[in-house]
Amino acid sequence: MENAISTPKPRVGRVSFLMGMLIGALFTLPLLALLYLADNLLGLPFLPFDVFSFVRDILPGWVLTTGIDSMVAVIRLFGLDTDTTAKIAEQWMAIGMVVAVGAVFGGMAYITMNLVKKQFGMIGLFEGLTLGALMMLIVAGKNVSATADPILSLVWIVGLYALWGLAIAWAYQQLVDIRAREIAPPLEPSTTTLDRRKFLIQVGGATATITAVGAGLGALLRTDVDTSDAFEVDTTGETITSATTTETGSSVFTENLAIPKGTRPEITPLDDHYRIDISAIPPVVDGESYRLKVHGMVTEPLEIKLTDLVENYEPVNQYITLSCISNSIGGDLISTTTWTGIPFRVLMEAWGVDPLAQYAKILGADGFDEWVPLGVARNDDRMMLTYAWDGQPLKQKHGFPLRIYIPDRYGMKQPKWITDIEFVREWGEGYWVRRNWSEQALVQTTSVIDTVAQDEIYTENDVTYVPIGGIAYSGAKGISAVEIKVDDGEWMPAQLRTPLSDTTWVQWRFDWAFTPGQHTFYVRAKERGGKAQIESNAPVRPDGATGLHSRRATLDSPSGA
Ligand SMILES: Nc1nc2c(c(=O)[nH]1)N[C@H]1C(S)=C(S)[C@@H](COP(=O)(O)O)O[C@H]1N2
Ligand SMILES: [Mo]
Repeated sequence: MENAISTPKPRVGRVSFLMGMLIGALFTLPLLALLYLADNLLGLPFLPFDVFSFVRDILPGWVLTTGIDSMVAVIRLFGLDTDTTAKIAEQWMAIGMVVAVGAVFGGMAYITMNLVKKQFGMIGLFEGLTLGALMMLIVAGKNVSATADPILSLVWIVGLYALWGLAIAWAYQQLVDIRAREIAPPLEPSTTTLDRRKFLIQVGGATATITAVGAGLGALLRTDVDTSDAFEVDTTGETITSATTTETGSSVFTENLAIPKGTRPEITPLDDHYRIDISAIPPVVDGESYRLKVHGMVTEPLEIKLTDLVENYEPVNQYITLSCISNSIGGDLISTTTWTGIPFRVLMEAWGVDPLAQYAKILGADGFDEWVPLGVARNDDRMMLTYAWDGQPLKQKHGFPLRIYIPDRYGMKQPKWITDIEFVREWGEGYWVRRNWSEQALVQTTSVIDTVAQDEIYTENDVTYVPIGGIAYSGAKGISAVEIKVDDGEWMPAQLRTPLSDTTWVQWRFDWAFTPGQHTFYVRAKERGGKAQIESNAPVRPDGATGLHSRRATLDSPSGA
């Protein structure tokens, strides 16, 4: 009697929304592992990267930029390598998104099952198919990385989600059964609660096992093919250096000036070149079947093979420093290497571009687009369609098979993985411009102190010096002077090493007759023509960072002093 009163009204057939979310998320993990395995085995799409691109493109510009800014800020806070860490963070975000969607759909499925109270399998299947179809549309629209047959890819995605739906329906049934046993006397309460927990532990264990095995196998089978490996290019030939393009103020530079230890290398090893792009993984372009589409205001539309471009034109080599507009003062999103390609003007003549065309609308395989002003191409032969870096075909992550170089612009103006060039009269907003970044993206002149080289302290004529070193960069404007200030002292001129070209950074050196103690060092640069770099601080958005770089160091008395 008492028992009857205190027993709550049985609510058989109800499992909470939260439980649905948990199960939905849990069952998404083995699904992800299987996707990953199939990606590495058969080139089937790894869905999270497509979802990442999809979300990225529908987010309002400010959300995206604020997100990237905060990510970069956190990465810098921990002193990590910005671009690689950002990519890893993006990949985990991508996975997180898919798990979150699984959770929401799981919760919704359980609510529906609570309401309908029967046909759990059908409801689960329906939910899975719906989610699978949505994911299929995203993959079809983005296709970030898959190389497998598109139909097979889509069937695979839908099939996996159908299984996912059946699995969550099965879990629902189990949970309902446990619940029924819980409220059906005369079971002891202790065993019943344990039952539910046991079930979750079992399900958790099973999903974890499949996830670990799938992910582990996937990682083992991973081959990391670079589509550019199958190609060869000949980069022998002319290299543009500073002397051939403009008359340098030769007196300001010293040939082969010794550079203090700790200064970044003049040429960035290719593996260390920074990398920034909008996808969680670089798009895969097959060089064999690749055709560059050229259309718009040209004699006739063309579809050009990569080998035709590489073989039919004289290669031009240039030393180039590329910087991301998101590079903060003293940041690591700037690098230098040799670029090989064909002057864009030469190609425009070959393609018969209408003199009235004003812009090249350039499209990348990842959906990135930019409008490039043809005035630059017509007046500056350094603007070139590029197919090689550091004497080898462009690495996949750096834009295989083709990217463009536009002097004096930040990277955001210079598409990689170029698939399509349309010559047009009207300007349009490119990928980042639509997201409120600079329209012109002209490089802001900047200078950085890389090192206060305490291992290289030396004494000369009873004066003790510490060498200080770093770089100055002005896009294609040229550097004419670098100056150093220590604490509240005067600005003093540094020595400049003859740069590799007018479009690379300039390495500098300053030997300071030092006094022991803690000091703050400042650097500033002047462009050719005398214009000083902007000293007031501006953030990277929208036009690129300005402001002075400084570095603090504590200098000990040299031994014996
Ligand atoms: N297709 C495509 N091209 C692109 C981008 C991109 O996301 N997609 N990012 C641009 C940006 S913002 C920069 S800084 C440079 C970086 O080139 P890198 O990764 O080879 O250093 O590529 C540019 N070209
Ligand atoms: Mo960038």
